[in-house]
Amino acid sequence: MNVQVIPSQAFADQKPGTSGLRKKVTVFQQPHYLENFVQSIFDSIDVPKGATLILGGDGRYYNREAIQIILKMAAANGFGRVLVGQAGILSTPAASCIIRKYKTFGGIILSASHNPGGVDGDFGIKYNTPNGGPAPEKITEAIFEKSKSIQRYKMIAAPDVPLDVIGETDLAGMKVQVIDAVADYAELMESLFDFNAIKDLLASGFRMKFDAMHAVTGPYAQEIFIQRLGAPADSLMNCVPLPDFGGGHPDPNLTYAHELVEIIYGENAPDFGAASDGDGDRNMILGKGFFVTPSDSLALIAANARMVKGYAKGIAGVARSMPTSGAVDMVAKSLDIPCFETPTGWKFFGNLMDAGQVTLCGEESFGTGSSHVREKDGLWAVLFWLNILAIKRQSVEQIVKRHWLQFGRNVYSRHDYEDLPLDAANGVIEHLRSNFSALVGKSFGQYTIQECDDFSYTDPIDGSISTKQGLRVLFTDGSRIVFRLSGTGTSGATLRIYLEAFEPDTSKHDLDAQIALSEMIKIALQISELKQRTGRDTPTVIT
Ligand code: VG1
Ligand code: CO
Repeated sequence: MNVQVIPSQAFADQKPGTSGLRKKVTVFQQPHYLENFVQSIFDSIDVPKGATLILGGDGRYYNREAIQIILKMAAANGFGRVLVGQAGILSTPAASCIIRKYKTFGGIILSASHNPGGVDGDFGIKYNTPNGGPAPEKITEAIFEKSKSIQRYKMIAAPDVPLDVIGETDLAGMKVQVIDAVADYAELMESLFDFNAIKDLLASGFRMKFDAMHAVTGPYAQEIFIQRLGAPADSLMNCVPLPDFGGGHPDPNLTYAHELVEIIYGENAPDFGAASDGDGDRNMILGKGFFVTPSDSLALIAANARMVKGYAKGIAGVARSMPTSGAVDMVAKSLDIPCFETPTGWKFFGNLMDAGQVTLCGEESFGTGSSHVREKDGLWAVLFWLNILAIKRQSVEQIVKRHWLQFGRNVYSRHDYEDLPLDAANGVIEHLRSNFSALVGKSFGQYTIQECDDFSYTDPIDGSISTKQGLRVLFTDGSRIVFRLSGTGTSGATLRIYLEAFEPDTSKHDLDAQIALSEMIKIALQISELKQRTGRDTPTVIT
């Protein structure tokens, strides 16, 4: 084998964020940049000789080039086999499914998820461990440490491997197997959900619209909704994956999925709408003229899990990220199962799922999933909803409102301020943090601050500690405001303000969240000095 040891110089900025390393495409295109990070991954994990790796990405610009580089590096670093998604494409949940199904050593996923793609867009890379989940902080920190002092990487000299046709190629003694990732994933979905019941629903005149946002789930949606469930072809939109996502922002929320939102709030709207993100792990759920917040969606899935085939035996426990609303906590209480509160990022759910302590997990950021894989899973959530709808035969709005009637409503919203100057954003956080003691006991109209803290988490399974995971301002009536800086952005800083108030009074359940939370929004702006410090008081995105 013709292994070349290529001298290189370290980059100082290869610190993985909430979900892997994300940078502009142009940063990744610098000589040795991707190679350094990949070698740092291989140097941080003990690769048993002949191990199998899974490799694929969300199809964004630079995906193919990166895959060719990583294949040649894997061969030089002792891997025996790499399973690659056809055309280099794998959704994040499908990659997790395949790592688990074929018991491989782990995988490399190329994605910047909901960030825009294209020549001027973002690219990203992350390593998933043999359980199929994102590497925990212990490993991502080790990778970062290696990347800071790396001086060489290993690669073989060989022609590119064909990726478009299913089959096997030899790459200097390493097998490269191009696989049909859709089939394995669809099979897993069919084992969890009652496809016949959903088929009957779709045949009964119930209409759905699924928006893949020109990202990775298009082929999966085609196979599952059209081929296997018999939905008419016009149930899908934007289902051809494009390297620049058609110029859009593949983030399934009310702002960026506006094409779908207009349909679902328009005349003759379908009964059900859904969308997923760049790499297929997020989901947005809509009913006719009705938006389901991700936090409510998680609670509802938990409350109705037993009626779904794959969860009929009941769920062991639930987990949600700290900023996610407490709606699921109410369900856990009534089911008498444990509910865990973790920092933001799916990597914190892995240990709990591996230990069998939780079955369902969710984040307010449109991420929902279960222990069927170790990633959040967009299409899984859509199918879960379709299965519930097929059994209940009520509208999405009815189902959500009946849920609120039983459990109360956690009124919720997130305000994002994108692309702030780094210093100003850090200043807001520092200002709040240093003001904690002055804030406690302070009243603003009907609201009084009871407690403020900097969220930290001790993993109940391995005892690892993560600090500074978001600032919490807790009010005496149970409402709260959370401030956090994003760990996935690639330009400037994004400040996220999460607002939550509990509303037991059913007569107020029809209120728009922005109106119901208007007082809290004012308090958030006031105590953070946002306007003075950043010049902004209108969010870029409201969800
Ligand atoms: C965001 C979300 C977080 C999610 C992460 C990755 O992180 O808030 O809940 O786990 O994206 O999602 P941050 O640090 O920007 O708030 V994905 O679909 O981009 O992999
Ligand atoms: Co994603």
